[in-house]
Amino acid sequence: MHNLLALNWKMNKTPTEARAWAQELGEKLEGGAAELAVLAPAVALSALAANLPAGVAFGGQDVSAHESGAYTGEVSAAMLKDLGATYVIVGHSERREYHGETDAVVAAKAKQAQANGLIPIVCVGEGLAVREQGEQVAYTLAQLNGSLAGVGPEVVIAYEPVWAIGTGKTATAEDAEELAAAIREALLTRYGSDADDLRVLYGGSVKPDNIASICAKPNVNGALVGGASLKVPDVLGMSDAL
Ligand code: G2H
Repeated sequence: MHNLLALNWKMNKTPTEARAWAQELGEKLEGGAAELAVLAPAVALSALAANLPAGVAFGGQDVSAHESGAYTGEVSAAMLKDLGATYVIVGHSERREYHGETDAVVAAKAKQAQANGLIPIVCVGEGLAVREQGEQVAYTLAQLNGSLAGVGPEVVIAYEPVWAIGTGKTATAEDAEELAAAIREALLTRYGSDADDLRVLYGGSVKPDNIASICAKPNVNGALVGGASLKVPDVLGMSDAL
């Protein structure tokens, strides 16, 4: 199973900037062992589809829980799939915090993604107060269970401790492994042998100089990267380190 380097641009890059980024990646990418996926704003996905080098996947950062219809401003899973998307992030902590997404909403979005042939990257992770109480495993597994209600095994899980997101504070490789192992065990219980090749990513201030130690852990199968995904040289540095 290849590591997955999933690049979460968040609300950055216009379609013009996305095209230039994809072309730069195409000029400089020399292969590598990791699978790359660019998770971009919906309006930039066409530019990516037309300009990313072969073998680099792309997808959305969010998707509607509904199939189609009167949901102004939403993007459906069928629309992402039609563009050629492979993945979509659901339940990122920024969606949970700023848009009130509950575990039930996250599960509905993940199901909608799967029903349309997309692989949801389901994000879970605890905040600082939970971490300080030492409750990170119980909290994160409860969130995982709620977010996977009715969701099938074709899924990627990203463990992203909220206190380490965009803060420069990175969980240690041991912190990441503790939760990745607990998540994998929960997935094996939930999905049985269907979970054997299921990927668990770590996210939270990952960059070229810390990705190797984190992803060397046996239960960590790649990273979901925000800030360090915006510049092609950083992406190449991370890809080379995997
Ligand atoms: C966590 C991560 C990407 P960053 O949100 O999902 O962002 O690498 O900037 O902490």
